[in-house]
Amino acid sequence: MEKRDLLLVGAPMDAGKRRQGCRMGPDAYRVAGLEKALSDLGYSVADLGDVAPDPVDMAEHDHLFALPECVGWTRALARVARDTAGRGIPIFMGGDHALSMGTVAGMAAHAQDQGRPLFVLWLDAHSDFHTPNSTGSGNLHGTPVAYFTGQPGFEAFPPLAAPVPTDRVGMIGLRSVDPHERAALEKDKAMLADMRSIDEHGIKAPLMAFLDKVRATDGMLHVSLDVDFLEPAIAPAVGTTVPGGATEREAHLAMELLHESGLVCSLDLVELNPFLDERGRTAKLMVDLAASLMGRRIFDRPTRSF
Ligand code: HAR
Ligand code: MN
Ligand code: MN
Ligand code: MN
Repeated sequence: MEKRDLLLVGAPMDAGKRRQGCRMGPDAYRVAGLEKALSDLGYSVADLGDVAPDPVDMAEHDHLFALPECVGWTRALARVARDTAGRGIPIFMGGDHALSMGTVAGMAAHAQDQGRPLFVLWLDAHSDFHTPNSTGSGNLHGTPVAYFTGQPGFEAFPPLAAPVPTDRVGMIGLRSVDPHERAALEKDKAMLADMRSIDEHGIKAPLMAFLDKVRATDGMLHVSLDVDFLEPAIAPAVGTTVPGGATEREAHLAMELLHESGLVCSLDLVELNPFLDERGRTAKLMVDLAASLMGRRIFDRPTRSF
């Protein structure tokens, strides 16, 4: 990967679900040293500060939690993503996973401006493929993939400049997918690698297969890293833990392979809830993973004690 500028964008979004705390995520990444970890790799890194949601004149919805605020965040983040993508690699410091409605929508618009297809790698225990009609919880952080792939039911949200077809989405780490999501995904062509298949084949096999697809079409790759992709024992600071997640070594290997691919154009770090952390260990692990993704070599990992 050439040393492009890295742009840190705070997205303290907490509106995608009822349990609060992700708004503290961007500052937790700052305190955990994300900027220095990346500048030590030789990049020029700029922290652009925190984005705020656009004001939206819309009534609250009786089932969807904080719908107007989520729409406002989507508008703001799609604009910021599209604007920053031309200047370097944006790293969106979340914030809950509903922020990916905006970041992916904006990156897809940017890719379209470049005449290239955008692919999305979703590293998550969950598929986040509910629509506003199928969600049981009403929490919009469970819906971003359905939105940016253009599924019906998102009329309240900004129209997509460039929907990402589902066959350009790869999901790795799945182990909690609701029946409605499963039924919808089965009809679709997303690449799905659940934890069972990772146990059997390792994390490298599905990742390399997906990266080959991106490369074959000169695609750009957006990576969306949900804290709950990781095993909760090593990453407790998330409100939706599911046991049996990726190990620290699997996660680092995935990041190192992503770096070597040279395909990554943007990154979301989502669902970190610092209120639930233990002495900052989850924030620091996410910083270490971001550093691996940007090229930190294995012998340069910092000693960490908690
Ligand atoms: N599927 C569940 C729901 O819709 C849980 C969704 C959790 N989503 C988070 N984490 N973004 O991926 O409520
Ligand atoms: Mn998620
Ligand atoms: Mn998740
Ligand atoms: Mn020693």
